[in-house]
Amino acid sequence: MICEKIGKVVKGLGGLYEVRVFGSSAKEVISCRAKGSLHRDEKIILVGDNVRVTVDTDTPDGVVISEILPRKNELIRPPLSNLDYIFIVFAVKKPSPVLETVDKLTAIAHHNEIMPVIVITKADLDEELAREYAEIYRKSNFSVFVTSGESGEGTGELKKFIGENVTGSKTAAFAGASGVGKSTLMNCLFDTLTLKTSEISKKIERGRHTTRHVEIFDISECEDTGFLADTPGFSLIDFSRFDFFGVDELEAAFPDIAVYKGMCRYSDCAHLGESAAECAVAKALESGEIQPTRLESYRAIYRVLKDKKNYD
Ligand SMILES: Nc1nc2c(ncn2[C@@H]2O[C@H](COP(=O)(O)OP(=O)(O)OP(=O)(O)O)[C@@H](O)[C@H]2O)c(=O)[nH]1
Ligand SMILES: [Mg+2]
Ligand SMILES: [Zn+2]
Repeated sequence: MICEKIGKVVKGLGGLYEVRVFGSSAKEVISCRAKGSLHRDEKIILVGDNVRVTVDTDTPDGVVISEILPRKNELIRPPLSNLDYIFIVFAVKKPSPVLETVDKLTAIAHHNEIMPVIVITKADLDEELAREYAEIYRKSNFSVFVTSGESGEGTGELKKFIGENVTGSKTAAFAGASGVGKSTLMNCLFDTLTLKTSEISKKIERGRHTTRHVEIFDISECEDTGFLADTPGFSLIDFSRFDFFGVDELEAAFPDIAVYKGMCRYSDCAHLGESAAECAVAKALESGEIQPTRLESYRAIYRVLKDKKNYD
């Protein structure tokens, strides 16, 4: 007998996948491999993929992923598909944030039509610095949460946001540098989770890559809540190359800068340092409508993408 089920890949390790079946009230999870033809077509299954699982009870090993359903989006880092929200996590210190990397992630999110949400962790280590970072992103129109996985500060608000927004089959991920406290925060938010965490290196004040693979967790306290992924933290080297999209697409990926589109003296203005008389973005920086670190990130990323275009 053959039957088919539709579900979401919540884990994938060594060619073995776990698929959470949609609409199953018993929260059925199927362990299976991919059908050979998917390999032949070089289709790589990502965690987050919605898939068709074919169950053939007449053959041994008859349970396979037979089809990857169309993706809404896919990311290289973290390797996930069909995201609706990405919680971009950084710590006030230990490790200190690199805002250019945070802003690269916001740009990648916007480009892929994923809603970025800023989550500042370890606020217990420096409350004032936490508020300063929060201001930068609130003024740039992001949803921002100031939290501590240690004291529990801010976790109630974040949990409420997740409960209200990551609903149904919606999928979200926690992403950020290693050691910022993603897994600790998820454990603090959902007491059913027991994710592994570990201290950052004292010497270099960086994380130890404790989380090793992407996995989506069941956060449902009632029937119909969404999917939430923990991801391995990246190192800065991972993001030193930034070639996810073209320079022409960068402005749109910074909505706080894109609102000034067409308002500069020259229609091809790239806002790279022209005077405030000529450039509406420079003017907005002067009047405090654009945050300096956001414009710095935009300009730094612009230069990288432009060079890339020249070398291709
Ligand atoms: N003071 C303080 N320490 C924290 C907080 N959150 C996490 N930590 C500590 O930071 C260290 C790293 O936490 P993890 O949760 O493992 O970090 P991660 O982001 O999941 O790291 P990777 O899995 O490597 O990406 C642990 O020693 C935690 O105890 C916090 O809010 N305040
Ligand atoms: Mg982790
Ligand atoms: Zn301009």
